Amino acid sequence: MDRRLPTTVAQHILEQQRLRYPGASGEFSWLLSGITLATKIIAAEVRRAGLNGRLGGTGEINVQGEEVQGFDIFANEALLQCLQYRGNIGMLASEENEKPVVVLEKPGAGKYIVIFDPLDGSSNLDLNVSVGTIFSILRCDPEGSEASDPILQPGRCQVAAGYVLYGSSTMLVYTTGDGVHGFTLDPSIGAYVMSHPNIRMPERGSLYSVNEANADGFPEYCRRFLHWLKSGEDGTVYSSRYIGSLVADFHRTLLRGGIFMYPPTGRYAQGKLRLMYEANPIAFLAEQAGGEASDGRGRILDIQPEALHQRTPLFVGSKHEMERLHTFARKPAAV
Ligand code: AHM
Ligand code: MG
Repeated sequence: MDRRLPTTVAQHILEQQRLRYPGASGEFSWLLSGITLATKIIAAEVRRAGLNGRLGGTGEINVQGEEVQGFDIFANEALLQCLQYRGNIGMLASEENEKPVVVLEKPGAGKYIVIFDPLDGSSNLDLNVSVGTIFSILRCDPEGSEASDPILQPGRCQVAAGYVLYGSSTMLVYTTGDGVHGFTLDPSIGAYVMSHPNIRMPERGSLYSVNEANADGFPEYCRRFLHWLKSGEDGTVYSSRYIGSLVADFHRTLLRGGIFMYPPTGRYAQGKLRLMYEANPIAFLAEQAGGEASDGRGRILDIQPEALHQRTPLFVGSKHEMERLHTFARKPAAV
C-alpha cells in the first residue's frame, strides 16, 4: 500500500531552498525552525488558556498605550528565547518591546532581522476566540539599502512573512515570495504538516470585514464603499464577518476572498494596525496569493516606514473588491 508520509514545514522549506537557491547555507531554515518551535510552545499554552492563570491584563500599559495581557508577555518571551540563539539574527523587534532587541554585538554580522507581533488579538483570549502570531523577516543588509536604520525597510524588502493562527486547529501560513503555503499542526506528532499548498485568494468574494461601529469616523470614500457593498449593485449580496482578531479575519479573507478593512477612525487617525509587524506581512501574503493590500492610497508594501511601531490604515482582499475600493478612493463625492 502506498502510504506517503506527510510533508512537514521543515521539509517544505528545505525542498524549496534546494530548488530555488541550490547554494543556500540552510541558515534560513534554521531561523524558521525557531519560529515553529516558539509557536508550538505558544499553541500548547493557548490550548490550556483557562487553566494556566495567564488570562486577563497585567495592569501594565505597553508602548502602544494598550494594556499588556499575561499571554503577550509569555508569547514574546517564547519567541525571543527561541530566536535569540540562532546565530544568524542580528536584531529582533516586537510589538511588546519599545526598542528592537540587538541580538548580536554587531547586528550587521547577522543575516536577518525578525519583526513580530507575538500574540495579536490577545484580549480575545479571555473569551476563547482565535488569536495569532505574525512575523516578518528582513535581511540585515538588503541590496542597495542606504537607510540609516536597518529595520526601517519597506515591506517589499521582506524575504519571508507569515502567521500562526491559534484557532480550532493551529495553522502556520507563510510565504518566501514563491506562493503561500499552509500547514496544520498535527498534535499527535508535534509537527506542522502541509495541508494547504499554493493558497490562492479568490478573485472576488462575498464577505466584508470591518469594525462598523467606527464607520462615522471613516474617511468619506470608505463610507461610500461600504454603502456600495451593501447595495447589491454589482450582483453580489455581501455579508459581513468581523472577529476582531486580525490573523483570523485575514485567514478567512485569504481563503474565501472579499475584503478586510481597518480604515482611519475618529480614535485612530492613522488606522489602528501596525505597519511593520501587522500590515506588511499580511500584505506580502495577500499579494503572493493573488490579492492586494493598500492603505487606501497606495500599496502597503511600498510605504517607507518612519518608525517601528508606526500605524497604517489597512485594506486587504480580493482584486475585485480592492479595485472597487480604489475607484471610490479616487472619485470625489458628488456634491
Ligand atoms: P493588538 O495587536 O493589540 O492585539 O490589536 C490588534 C487587533 C487586531 O487583531 C484586530 O484586527 C484589531 O485589533 C481589532 O480592533 P478593534 O477592536 O478596534 O476592532
Ligand atoms: Mg497586534
